[in-house]
Amino acid sequence: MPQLEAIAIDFQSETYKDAYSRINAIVIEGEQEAYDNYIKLGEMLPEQKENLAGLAKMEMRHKKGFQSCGRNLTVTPDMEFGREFFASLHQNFQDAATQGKVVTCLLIQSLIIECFAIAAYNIYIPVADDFARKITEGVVKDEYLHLNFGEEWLKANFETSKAELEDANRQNLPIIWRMLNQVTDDARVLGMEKEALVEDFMIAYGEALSNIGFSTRDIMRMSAYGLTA
Ligand code: Y39
Ligand code: FE
Ligand code: FE
Ligand code: FE
Repeated sequence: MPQLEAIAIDFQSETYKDAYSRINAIVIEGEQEAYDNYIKLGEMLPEQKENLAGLAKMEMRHKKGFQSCGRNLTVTPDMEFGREFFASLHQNFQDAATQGKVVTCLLIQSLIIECFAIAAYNIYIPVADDFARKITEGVVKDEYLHLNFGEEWLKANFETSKAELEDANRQNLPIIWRMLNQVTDDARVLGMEKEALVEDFMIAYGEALSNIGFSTRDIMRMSAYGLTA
């Protein structure tokens, strides 16, 4: 059987480093926001405070790891781009937190953002430079734990969370598709195809909704929201 030809990626080309300056910034900003979000969730769920502080600590470690990936390639992350990239989700999380809507906060961080991270990191690993691959392999294991935290809490509180979850899904899932469209070109330069990202996200998100207690019919309806955004 003919072997798939490995496509050589020049990690030092200007094209690669330019795209990396934005993707690396997104990931660094995302990890920082994930840290902030788990600290905030700990205030909203006092009985889970220590558990959530542990997740926050992992996010800070992830941020440092990805900063070292940028330094290793002598890339300066475009943090302004990273902040703008997360602005809508950031705002929605803050608004929900202000209103004490813990279910919405969990959907945004522990389901949507974690599934986005899981998809992105799994697709990145095979095309990453050796240094970044080792870091990302360690990180993605933690992201499954973070997703699991959200799943478990929402599963235990499914009946009282269902309506708010549907609402939060409708408001936030289209934002993810817009974010994905914004990075499609840069992701491709790094060897990551949009179709693969969408597929992995859909699988992770659909499984999460199923584990929480949604029916297949609900999942189909919910995960199609804003796909054309
Ligand atoms: O929980 C986490 O650690 C998530 C914050 C990190 C988000 C990572 C977002 C990755 C999107 C990258 C898109 C590249 C195509
Ligand atoms: Fe913030
Ligand atoms: Fe993380
Ligand atoms: Fe995470």
